[in-house]
Amino acid sequence: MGMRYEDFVDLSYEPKESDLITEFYVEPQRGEKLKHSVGAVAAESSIGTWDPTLSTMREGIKDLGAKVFDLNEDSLVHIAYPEELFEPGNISQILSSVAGNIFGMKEIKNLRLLDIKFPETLKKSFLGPKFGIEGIKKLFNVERPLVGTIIKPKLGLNHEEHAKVAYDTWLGGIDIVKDDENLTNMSFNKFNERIDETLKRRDRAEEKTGEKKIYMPNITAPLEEMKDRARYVEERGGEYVMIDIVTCGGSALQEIRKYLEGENLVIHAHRAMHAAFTRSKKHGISMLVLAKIARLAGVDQLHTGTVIGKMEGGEETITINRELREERVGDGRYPQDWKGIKTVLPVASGGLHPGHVPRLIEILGKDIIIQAGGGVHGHPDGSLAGARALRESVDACMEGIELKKYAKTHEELKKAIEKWGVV
Ligand code: CAP
Ligand code: MG
Repeated sequence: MGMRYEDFVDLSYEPKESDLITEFYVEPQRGEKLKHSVGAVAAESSIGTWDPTLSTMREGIKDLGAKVFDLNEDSLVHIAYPEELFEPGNISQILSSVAGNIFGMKEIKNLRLLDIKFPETLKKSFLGPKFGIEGIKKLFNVERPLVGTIIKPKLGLNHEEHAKVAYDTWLGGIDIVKDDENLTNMSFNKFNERIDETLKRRDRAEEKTGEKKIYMPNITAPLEEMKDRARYVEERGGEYVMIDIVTCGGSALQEIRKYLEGENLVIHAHRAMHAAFTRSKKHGISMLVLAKIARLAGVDQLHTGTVIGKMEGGEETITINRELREERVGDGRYPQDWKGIKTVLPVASGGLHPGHVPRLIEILGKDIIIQAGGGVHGHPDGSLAGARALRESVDACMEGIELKKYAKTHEELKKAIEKWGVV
C-alpha cells in the first residue's frame, strides 16, 4: 500500500481534460536522482509525505496522487493533478497545494512553477474581471494607449498637494492618476481627505479638458478596512480602486472582488513584492502564473512590466500580456481556455519617460496603460509639462510621426527628450 516518491512518476499517463496541469523547472539537490526529486514535488503538492508506508493510506486515496507525466532532459517537468484535490473558488488552497511546501524540500535545489492550466470546473469557480479591456475601453472611448501617472514623491505630499499635482497632470493630458503602492492612510495624508480633494479636482479637470479622467486610490489595508475604503471611494464618485494584490493575498483579493460585484469600481492591481518569488529564473513562481491567478480572481488591470524600463523583467512581459488579452484560448503548451473569463488590461510602468513610448508601443501594442511617475514629475518644467510630454509622445506615435520630429513643434516633449533621450 506504500507510495514512494517514485510512484508519483508515471510517464505513460495521459492527462485528462479535468486535470490541473503544472509546468515546473526542477533542479535536484546534489546526489539526488531526478525521478526521486520530481516525485517528491508531485507527492508533497498532492497527497504524499516523506514516509511511503502510511498506515492510513488506502487504495481510493492513492488515485488522488499527482502524476509526473512528462520529464525532459532540460529539467522541465509536467505534473497532472486530479481536480478533486482542489477546492473550487479558493485561490489560497490551490496555491498551498501546487505552490506550497514544495519550494522548501531538501530533495530540491531549485524549483520554479513556470505555468499552470486550470480545468474548466476550477476556472468557472472564479469571477474573473468585471470590466476587462472591453469595459475599460467603453469608459474612455479612445483607441490609443491610456496614459497614467503615479504621484511622486511616493510618500510625503499632503492630501492637498497630492490633489494639486493630480490636477496638473490631468490638465496636461494624463488619463489616469494613481496612488503609489505604499500610499494608503498616512498621518500626513489621510485617505478620506485625499479622496475628497482629488476627486473634486478630477471633476474640475474633466470639465476643463472635456476628457474622461480617472483617479485610482490605493485601498490596500486589512480586508474590512479595504471594503470601507472602496465604499468611500464609490460614494464620492470614484470609478476605480487600486489594490496591492501580492501583499494583500489571494483571499483578500477574491473577497474584495466579490464585494465589488454589484458596484461600478474597476480594479487596478499593483504587484509590489512579486519579484521576491518571480525574479529568480530557477526558483519561485513565474509572473505568468501570478498573472493567470490575478485574471481568474478578477482584476481588471495588472502591472506586467515594460521590457525596457527600470524594473527587471524582459520578454516574458510580451507572453504575459498576450495571455491577459486572450479572449478564448491562451497559447502555452497546455493552453488555458479563457472563455467566460474577461480580459485584463496590461499596465507598463517603472522607469518610463516619453522617450520610451514608441518602442514600448512597438513591443507591447496599443492595448496597454503607459504609466510614468519620475518620467512625468521629473520634467524640467514640472508635472503639467511632464504630463503634456507623455501624452504628446503617445499622440506622435498614433499619428505615425517620429518622436524627435514631433518634438520640434511640441516644447514639452522637446524638453523631455533633451533630459531623458529617446530609447
Ligand atoms: C513606477 C512605480 C511602480 C513600478 C513597479 C514605482 O514609478 O510607481 O510601482 O512600476 O513596477 O514606484 O516605481 P516610476 P512594476 O514611473 O517613477 O518608475 O510595474 O514592474 O510592478
Ligand atoms: Mg509605485
